[in-house]
Amino acid sequence: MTNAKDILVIGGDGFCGWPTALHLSNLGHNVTIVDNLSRRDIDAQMGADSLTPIASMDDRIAAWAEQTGRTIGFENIDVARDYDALCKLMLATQPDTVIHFGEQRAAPYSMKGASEKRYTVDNNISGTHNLLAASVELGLDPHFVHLGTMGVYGYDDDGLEIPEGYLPVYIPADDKQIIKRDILYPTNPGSVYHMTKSMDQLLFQFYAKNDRMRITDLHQGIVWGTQTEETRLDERLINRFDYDGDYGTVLNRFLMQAVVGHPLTVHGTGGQTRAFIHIQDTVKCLALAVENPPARDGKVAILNQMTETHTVRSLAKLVAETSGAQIANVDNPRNEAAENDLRVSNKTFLSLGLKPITLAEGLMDETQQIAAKYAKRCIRKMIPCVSTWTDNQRPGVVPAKASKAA
Ligand code: NAD
Ligand code: USQ
Repeated sequence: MTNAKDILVIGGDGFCGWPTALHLSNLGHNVTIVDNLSRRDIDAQMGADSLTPIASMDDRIAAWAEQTGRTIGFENIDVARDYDALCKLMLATQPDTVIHFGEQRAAPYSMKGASEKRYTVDNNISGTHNLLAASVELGLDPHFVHLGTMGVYGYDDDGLEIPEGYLPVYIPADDKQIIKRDILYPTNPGSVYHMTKSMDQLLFQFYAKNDRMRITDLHQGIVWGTQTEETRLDERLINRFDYDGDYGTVLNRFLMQAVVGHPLTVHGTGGQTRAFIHIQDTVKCLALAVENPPARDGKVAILNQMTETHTVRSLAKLVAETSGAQIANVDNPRNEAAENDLRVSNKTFLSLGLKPITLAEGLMDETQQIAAKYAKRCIRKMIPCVSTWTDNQRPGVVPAKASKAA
């Protein structure tokens, strides 16, 4: 490959990071994964596990070398806490691109209690800032690609197509002239996790302006599916499949619930509209982002990384129709709008050549086949969503203020 880049994939042991590392390696880039394996530790603490049996990092990398002859490096570093080790690695690798997947990414986990809220904020904000600060301090000039989320925009149905990161505003100045400004689309996060992604945006705005860093922030929708062209090559390369109440995301949960004979857990009416993308398209978008760094113009490039929108109830209906599963409308543990509309612009990736994979294209079957193959690994008690958004929703808990007043 003529344009091979040296790429650090932070969080490269995770659901999106692992298949991305393989895809970029397959394209001929020199990939080093950085991960502190905290996601595996959280599973162990919760008593949960990926539905698919994910191999150790050593076995994953060995299997990849066996299948393709390509080498992927691995460093076990906590980017939020081990700044010196991070700097040493960055100096040694001099990356052209740093892709940052390495954050605590579950909204329900981030809302479990003070300890999880604090961990999510400390981990996500410090990790992001350490990577930016190290790039500047070491005089490196990587293109920084961050995985953000559609959730920073919120789901309040603003009555417009959500633009790619910036909102044009027209302000009457003191002299009555109308000034136009492109401001960051006002954030409206729905969980502590989503709040950290909103805060990340300000770090990027500052480093792009002050240090002229080239930063791409990918506002990604909910990722579904499991396998990609590369992870299918060998069972030891299989991707993780989260289904538990904290880390499992809605469509993958419904697909596996249907397989294990669990009613589909629709929160409330299921009128929540969300943006989705298949994992195969995630890795393609990352390759496109790597190939197309933004200009060094002081402005963060923000791209909406999603391919279609659906309501939760329409997904449940689709899965129920094809599988015969029952639908259960359960109390919504979250504090979110019961019904919302959502229209999103994804014009940049389409213009770069992305051909979206949609639900209609049969990959739901593949995901269900994977779920069926490993259904015996399902820990049924981990399926319900037990993390609630507000204290007074927690069964048996009297809010502190109320008990003081009583
Ligand atoms: P994941 O939890 O499977 O992977 C994250 C990885 O980062 C894990 O392997 C974890 O061990 C690692 N990590 C976390 N903190 C770290 C630290 N301090 N130092 C080093 N490694 C650390 O999550 P994912 O689903 O692969 O998501 C990756 C990114 O994409 C996240 O930032 C997430 O917010 C974003 N995203 C994910 C989805 C989705 O549906 N999965 C959707 C939109 C955006
Ligand atoms: N939901 C159900 N039933 C379930 C699980 C979820 O009805 O069993 C509902 C939720 O209440 C919510 C919607 O489905 O309305 C989506 O929930 P989710 O868990 O699939 O997704 P979310 O919490 O938004 O988070 C996921 C990823 C996160 C990423 C985000 C992208 O975990 O990392 O940032 O998707 S987005 O939603 O576009 O912000």
